[in-house]
Amino acid sequence: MKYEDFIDLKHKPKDEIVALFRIEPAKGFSMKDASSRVASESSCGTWSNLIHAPKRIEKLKAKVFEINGNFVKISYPIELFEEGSLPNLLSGIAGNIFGMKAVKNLRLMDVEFPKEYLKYFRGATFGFKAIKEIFKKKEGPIVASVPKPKVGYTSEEHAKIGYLLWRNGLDCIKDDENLSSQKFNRFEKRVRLLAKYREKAERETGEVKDAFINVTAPTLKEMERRIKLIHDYGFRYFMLDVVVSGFTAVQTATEIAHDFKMAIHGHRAMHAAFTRNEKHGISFLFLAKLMRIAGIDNLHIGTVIGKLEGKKEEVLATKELVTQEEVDEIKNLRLHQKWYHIKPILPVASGGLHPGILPELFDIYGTTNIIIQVGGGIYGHPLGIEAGARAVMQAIEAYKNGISLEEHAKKYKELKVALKVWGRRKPK
Ligand code: CAP
Ligand code: MG
Repeated sequence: MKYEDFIDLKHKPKDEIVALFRIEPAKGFSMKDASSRVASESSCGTWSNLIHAPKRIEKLKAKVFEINGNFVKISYPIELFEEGSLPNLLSGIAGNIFGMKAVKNLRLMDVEFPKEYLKYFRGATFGFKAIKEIFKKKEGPIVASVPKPKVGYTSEEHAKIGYLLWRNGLDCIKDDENLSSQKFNRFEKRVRLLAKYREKAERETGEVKDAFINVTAPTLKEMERRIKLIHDYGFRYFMLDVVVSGFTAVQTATEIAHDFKMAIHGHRAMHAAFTRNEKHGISFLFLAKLMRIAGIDNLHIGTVIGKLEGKKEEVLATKELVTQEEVDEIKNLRLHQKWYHIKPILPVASGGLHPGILPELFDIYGTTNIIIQVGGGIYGHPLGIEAGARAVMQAIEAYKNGISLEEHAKKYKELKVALKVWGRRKPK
């Protein structure tokens, strides 16, 4: 088994895993040199010719079967991978290969999984269905808000903010990605007080209220303890920083979520460290696919118009990927994928949102199956948190009724003030 043995341009994959890579060979290497090395290193080969390898192992070889400019497709027999283990999958198809000297740049764009591989994953407990089954609503948007400043509030202050948001129409308060259990806002106390205020808000409004409380922790044991605590206090959701926690944590969390019948809000902090460079790393689209497979119910996927980077084409392709039963290939961007039993999940639009740009966001996303999250666009409102929350709800109401924000603002001073300070500005 040597590098050249990992190319077979006549191969037609059937029931195999197929990966789409963008490859830039390093100086002195042809496309065939570079791509065969990627196939070899990500499956069962190495730099030397493995002349003594048992014949049967050759069956586990990945094969470069299509080269199209810089885009290469490689097939992997599913036997290469442990059933139901994303960490094992990624150590292969997204492992050593990114550091190989033969590639100048390497980007894993997408991977198509066959039914036989997907059958070992359960997917989300609720996904889309959370809107009806948890929040008892006919349709979205589900509206959440993360207190700003991101960190620093005490547990009592944080929980009181939750109450102010809930009683002014929001569905959820969300922890920020860097809030877990710091001295100034310990996890246990936050959960206990949030539960107290949630019950009060639910009594007063007659609506279902919940919270995306961050269970990201130093160990899996502690993460599990935190999820259990949230569950014991009657929350239906918990939040996890899916990238920093890692794939083992994500899969552990999704198993617990199924056991407790809970849903997971997935925050993607740190993803841009490997998704942002268009030539190297892993696409966010593929990361989102992994999260749907693993069983995250809500996933941050970007806004296009907000403060964080994300090209419209990729955000839309990702939105479709996580919300449809089957998606077609988009050349050099996405592969075909059929989802079988794995539920569609809820995209979360967040980062730099405020009332003035919500119509533009809804034009892109629709309003039905979506979670929106507004932080600065509430806490920066000149009339305070409650007015900020109301302005957001007023903007949603205007959009749903086909009324312009300006027209609606004639009736509602909170919206009027929000438009005065931020207008239609796209924050950076
Ligand atoms: C938004 C946010 C979210 C980002 C994450 C923040 O706050 O809480 O973490 O949206 O990005 O800290 O930036 P604002 P993404 O509403 O104040 O902007 O959703 O793209 O993963
Ligand atoms: Mg945040």
